[in-house]
Amino acid sequence: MPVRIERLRLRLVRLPLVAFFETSFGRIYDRTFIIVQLDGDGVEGLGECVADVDPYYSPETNVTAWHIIRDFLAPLVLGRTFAHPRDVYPACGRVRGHNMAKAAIEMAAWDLAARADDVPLSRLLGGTRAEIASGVSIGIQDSLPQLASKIETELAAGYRRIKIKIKPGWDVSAIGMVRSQFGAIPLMADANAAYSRDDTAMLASLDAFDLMMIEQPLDYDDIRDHAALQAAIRTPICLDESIHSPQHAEEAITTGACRIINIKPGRLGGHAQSIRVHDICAERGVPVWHGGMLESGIGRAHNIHLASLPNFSLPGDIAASRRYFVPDLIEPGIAVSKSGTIDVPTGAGIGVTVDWDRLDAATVERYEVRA
Ligand code: OSB
Ligand code: MG
Repeated sequence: MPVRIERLRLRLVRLPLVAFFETSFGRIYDRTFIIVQLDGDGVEGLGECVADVDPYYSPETNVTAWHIIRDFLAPLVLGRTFAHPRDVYPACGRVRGHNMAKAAIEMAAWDLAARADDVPLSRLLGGTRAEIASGVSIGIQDSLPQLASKIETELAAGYRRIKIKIKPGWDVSAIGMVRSQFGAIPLMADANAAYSRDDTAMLASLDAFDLMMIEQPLDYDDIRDHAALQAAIRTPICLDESIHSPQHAEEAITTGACRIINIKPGRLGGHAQSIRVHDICAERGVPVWHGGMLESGIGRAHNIHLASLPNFSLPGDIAASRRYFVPDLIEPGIAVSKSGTIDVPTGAGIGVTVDWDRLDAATVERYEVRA
């Protein structure tokens, strides 16, 4: 259980996406992210920083994360022995914000601890299921027929729910098309903060489509306006961008700003903070699901272990490797069964096998520091 951190290595990695991904803040064709390797006591732990090249989803970028990890977080953790990986996040408390940078280190420490104990990460985290239910997040497309064809493919693959990205001009038309062509499938929409309180009437009109939920309709840092909106619409609001801490989760639930929460460890500062949010939601009867940040197999494996906790009762955005990267950085990649489930890996730590040649080929920059 104790985690000793003797060496920290960073890699900046770039991988092309299998298909473009478009949200209300833009279209991307590849992912650039940081892989963190921590060494101690003869074992190694891996983490993935989900910050992107631009500060559009969150204020962090991979350049800020690299700087914060190298110049501020590495000195706080190197040469130290933590009694438990949950102690890593508080040890980084002098640094304000920068949850994605902190999470990458903290999650690598959990992997390290689980490997040192020779147990799957899910056991250390408190996971209770052997498989998780998988859903997909489908970006904004060039046309409605293109969206219909993507949905057809994903339903045929077995995914348990469909999430489509929406923005002004691609909302009622897209959701209406899906309902008329695919009927009562489990469907939700993610706005990535593309609307304002002025759009209340339009958002209320979406009630007619019986969505499972609408994700983050309003501003990325706003809870109060979501509470006012939730009072005016029947569709449950799920918050993503607005929830950066357990305190935000408490506030959002107490004020009625949401009825569901999307947990992403990168946004929350790692596994320990995610477990806190998970537990608060469980106590308050609020279901959670695990979000995605277009991770490689390394980050995706972490997500699968976390999503094995009991209150992850709705299908999340953790899907098969082949939807994102071919080949992935792990071999074999993450696979989804015909019934839309993913097995929680049973090997030590994150329990997946990194293809180091592929990782080397995708690495564009490196950094290393010892205690
Ligand atoms: O809002 O959930 C989001 C991807 C990047 C940034 C934000 C989001 C997303 C997704 C994709 O919806 C989820 C995935 O398939 O990994
Ligand atoms: Mg989202």
